[in-house]
Amino acid sequence: MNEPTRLPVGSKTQGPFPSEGVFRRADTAWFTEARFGLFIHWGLYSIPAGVWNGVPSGRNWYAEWIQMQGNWPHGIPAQEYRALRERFDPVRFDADAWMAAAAEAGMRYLIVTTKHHDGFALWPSRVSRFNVVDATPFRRDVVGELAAACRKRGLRVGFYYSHWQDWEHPGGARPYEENPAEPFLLHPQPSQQDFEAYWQQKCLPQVAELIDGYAPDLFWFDNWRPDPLLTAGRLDQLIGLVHARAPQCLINSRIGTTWNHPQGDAGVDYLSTLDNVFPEEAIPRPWETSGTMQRSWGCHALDFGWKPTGQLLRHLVDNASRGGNFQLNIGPRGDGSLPPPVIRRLREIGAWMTVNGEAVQGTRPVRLTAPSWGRLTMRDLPDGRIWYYLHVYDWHGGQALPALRVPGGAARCQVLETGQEVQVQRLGQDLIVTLPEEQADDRITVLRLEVQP
Ligand code: FHN
Repeated sequence: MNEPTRLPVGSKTQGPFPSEGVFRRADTAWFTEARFGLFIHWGLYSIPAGVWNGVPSGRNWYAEWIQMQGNWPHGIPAQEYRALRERFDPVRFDADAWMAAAAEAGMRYLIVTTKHHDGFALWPSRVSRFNVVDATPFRRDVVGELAAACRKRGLRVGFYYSHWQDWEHPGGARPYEENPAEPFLLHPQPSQQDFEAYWQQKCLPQVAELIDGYAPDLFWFDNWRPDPLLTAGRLDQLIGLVHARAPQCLINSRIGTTWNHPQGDAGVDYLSTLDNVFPEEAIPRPWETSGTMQRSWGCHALDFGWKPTGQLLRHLVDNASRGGNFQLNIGPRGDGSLPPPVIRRLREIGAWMTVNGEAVQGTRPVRLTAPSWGRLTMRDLPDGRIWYYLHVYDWHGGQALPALRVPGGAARCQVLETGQEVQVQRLGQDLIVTLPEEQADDRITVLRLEVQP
C-alpha cells in the first residue's frame, strides 16, 4: 500500500517554510496573495510582428527581437528599425479594455514593457526623445493610461524595464550569443565607460522618471546571464534608487543579482525564473514564472503555437502549489487590438478562476511532493479550520485517491464548481477521498476538503 500523503496542520507555527522575513525589505504580501498577473510585451516591434520585408525573422520566435533577428543574420539597420516609430499609431489601443480583460481573467497585477531592448519608451520620457509621445504620431502616454486603468480596477502596477540591453543608446549592452554554431549575435559590447554613460544618462534617470511619474508597485528588470557590465556597484545603485524613491516597490532577481552580485539575490524582493521555466519544487521566497501564450512574447503574425488553456491553467496551479506566481504574457497587435486566441484564452481562464480562484489566490503551498493525481494548496481560516484544495488533473471517477494523512477532526469535501458532496472517510489520521463519477472540468477539477481542528 502507498505511504499516505501527509498534509501539514496549523498555520502559525507550522508554516511550510522558515520565515521569509530575513529576505524581505518591502511588503511582498500582495504579490504572493495575487498569484496571477498579466505580462504585456508591446512596442514598435509589434508592427512588423516577426516578419521583415516579407521574411520571417531570425533564429527564434521572439518577435520583440526583430531589430537583431530580422534581415537574418545581419539584423535591421538601426535607422531603418527606428523608422517604425512613424508608423506607430495604434488607433485600437484601449487601456481600459486590456485591463478589464486581465481583471476578468482573475489577474491581480500588470507588468508592461515600459522600455524593451530596442530602447523605445512607452511614456513621454524627458530623458530620451525616442518615446511614444515625442517620436510617434500616436502621442499618447501608454504607460500612464495603463497605470490609471489598473488602479481603477484595484490591479497593482508593474513595470518591465530593460536596464541592461538597450539597442538605441550607444552605451547599452548588445546581444551576446556564445553558441559557436550560431555566432551571429556576437555584437561588439560597449566599453565600461560607454555603458556607464548609458547607465547615468538613460537607465537611472528613466527608472527615476517611472517611479516619480507613476508610482509602480513592482519592477521587472531583465538580465539572464553574467556580464561584467552589470557590476555589483551598478546593481546596488539601481536597487538603491528604487529603495530611496519607492520603499514599497518590489524588485526582481533578473535585475542580475543571481549572476552578477557577490551576495546573490539577498537584496531583491522576489525571484524570477528564466522564460517559461516552472520549478518542480517549492521555493521558500516569493517567486514567479513569466510565461508565454505562444512562443513569442511580442505579437508574432506567424507563430501559431498557441498553448491550450488547460496547459496555462496547470502552469498557474503548479506554481501556486509551490508558493509561486504566474505571469502570463500577451502580445497585443501593432494597432492595439488583442489577437482572438489571446481573448479566448483570457476568457476561458477567467471562467475557471471565477469558480476556482479561491483555491489559487491567497493560498499557501502544502509542504510535500506533488501527488500523482494533481496538486494541493491550502488556506487557514481564522477559526482554526483548514481548507485543503485538491486540484485534480487526473480524474478516475469512482476511485479513491491515495490516503491523505491529515490529523484533526471531522472532514467534509465538495466539488468547488458544483457544490457536489464528495465522499470522505476518516480512518484514524488518514482521510480517504473518493472521486465522484462525473468530473466538473476536464482540465482541472478542484475539491475543497474542510478539516475541523
Ligand atoms: O530578451 C528578453 C525577451 O525578449 C523577453 O522580454 C523575455 C521575458 O522574460 N526576457 C528576455 C529573455 O529572457
